[in-house]
Amino acid sequence: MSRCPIIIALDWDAFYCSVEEHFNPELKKIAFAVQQKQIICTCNYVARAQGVKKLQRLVDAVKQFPGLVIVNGEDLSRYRDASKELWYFARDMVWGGKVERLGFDELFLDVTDMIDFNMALLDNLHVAGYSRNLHSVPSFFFRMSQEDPSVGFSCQLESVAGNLATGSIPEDFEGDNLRLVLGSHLCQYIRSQILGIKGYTSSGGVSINKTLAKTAGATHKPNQQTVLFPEFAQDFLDKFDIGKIPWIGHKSKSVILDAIYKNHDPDRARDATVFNVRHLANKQLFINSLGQSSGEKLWDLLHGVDPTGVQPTPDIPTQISIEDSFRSLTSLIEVRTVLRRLSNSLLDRMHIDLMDSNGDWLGHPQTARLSTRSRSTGYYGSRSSRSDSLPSIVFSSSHSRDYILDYLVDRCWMPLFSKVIGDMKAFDIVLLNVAVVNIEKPPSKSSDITSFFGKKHHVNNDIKDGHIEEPIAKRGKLAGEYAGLGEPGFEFPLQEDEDVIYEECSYGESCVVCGQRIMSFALEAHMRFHELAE
Ligand code: DCP
Ligand code: MG
Ligand code: MG
Repeated sequence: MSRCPIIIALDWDAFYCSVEEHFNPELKKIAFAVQQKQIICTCNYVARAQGVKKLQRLVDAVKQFPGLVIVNGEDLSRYRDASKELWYFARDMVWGGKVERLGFDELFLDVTDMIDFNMALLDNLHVAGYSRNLHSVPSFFFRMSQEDPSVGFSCQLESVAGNLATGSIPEDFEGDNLRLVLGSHLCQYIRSQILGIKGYTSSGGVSINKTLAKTAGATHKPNQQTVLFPEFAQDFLDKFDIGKIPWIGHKSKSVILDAIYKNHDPDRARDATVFNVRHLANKQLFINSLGQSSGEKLWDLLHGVDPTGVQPTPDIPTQISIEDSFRSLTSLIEVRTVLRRLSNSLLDRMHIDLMDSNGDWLGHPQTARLSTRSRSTGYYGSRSSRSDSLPSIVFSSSHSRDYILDYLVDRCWMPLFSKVIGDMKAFDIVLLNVAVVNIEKPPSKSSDITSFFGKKHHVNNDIKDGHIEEPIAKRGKLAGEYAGLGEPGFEFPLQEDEDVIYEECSYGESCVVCGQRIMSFALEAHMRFHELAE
């Protein structure tokens, strides 16, 4: 009999606020919000109880809630560090480390192996004479270690831990349903360990795939969890707006609605519930409007089918990219200024993500990639990218930060920018993204770093003569110049294509006006703030 995966989705509650509270516990008692540029990117639950909303414009929030305390959250380094710490901590509890990170504050845990091992123990109990009627199994010891039978926790299996997404506990309390019940207790245990040892509350979802677990987990917050049994999945999903289903972006939603409603009564055009869309459309319509792969994928998602599985996140990212959005950049001087600022942030990120606490590099990116978006292609248009080898000076500890930045901008980014704009006489750029990709393990300590990079991109002699002996700050010690990065940490693995279509990146878009990274489904609402402001 094939068994379905058991997936837990975790999302830290009011994450940036929780990190701030961690460093300043006084904040726990008061209503406060974290500000990035002109937006409140999040607020704690004390503030939410008073009506403050995530992604509210700062000016509105301050006017409406004069007592609201505002904390500047433009330096992302503390959030990034806390996110990593929590990820490692959770991962240590999951067999095989099957944990995928989504952004800074979400994790997917594939606990199938742990559940199956414990199911086998339950079966043994059954064989030993216990009835499968779980009322007669007073307490079950869930083992967290295959080797050590004393490591684990006790739980009462006759009930689900946490909330039910919808419906009641299934009649058939065996097989996959029972495995989900075990999953709910495991989720409860993992969350309680994270809270007890690390001090962070989370909201959890337990189901048979990532989409269902994530969607369920978002229904009871904060510090709660929700279980969704497969037989109720369709009923549960049917009530949501399709834009609320993870991975269905703003643009996909509007393409689908356009396709559906062009032949229907416009009065119904507002009804974008999963139920309605499923009944008014069919798979072919999705494929015709979104293409074979996306069409099938999104149609399946609306039916609770998500075969993507948990992809364990590697310790070292596959790429690091930093970007910002603008109303308009039309001169090379402006472009250079922005590229220098982004490069500074990129170097900070490389030090945080790719350097260990001794200052040794854990990974060496080989390639620099510059991507831009022009006003002509619109807010959601495609990007143009160009790549070249990354100058090895970025790994230098003997040149000053200023020296490295100037080198990087003038020898790498600006030439790439010229290639991107080609023969264009004038340009109008709304987005710039600088990335380092092709991150490889560095050579062993004994080998010479310059020989490793020498064949790819020589450091010019004039640079070697760089005179300022100022070591680059070590990991975590850098002053973050993160203002305007507008990204909560997750980088969707963009293709190395020259033209990258970004809209289908399910994990967020940078707002072109304020630079905030907004999840695709929130972008429309977010843009309305700006429209109203203008
Ligand atoms: N974030 C951001 N910009 C956005 C969305 C989020 O900077 N457009 C940041 C701030 C959040 C963090 O990412 O703290 C996680 O996002 P969530 O949507 O999970 O929001 P919170 O964790 O703050 O709140 P919740 O308790 O609703 O999960
Ligand atoms: Mg959260
Ligand atoms: Mg989140």
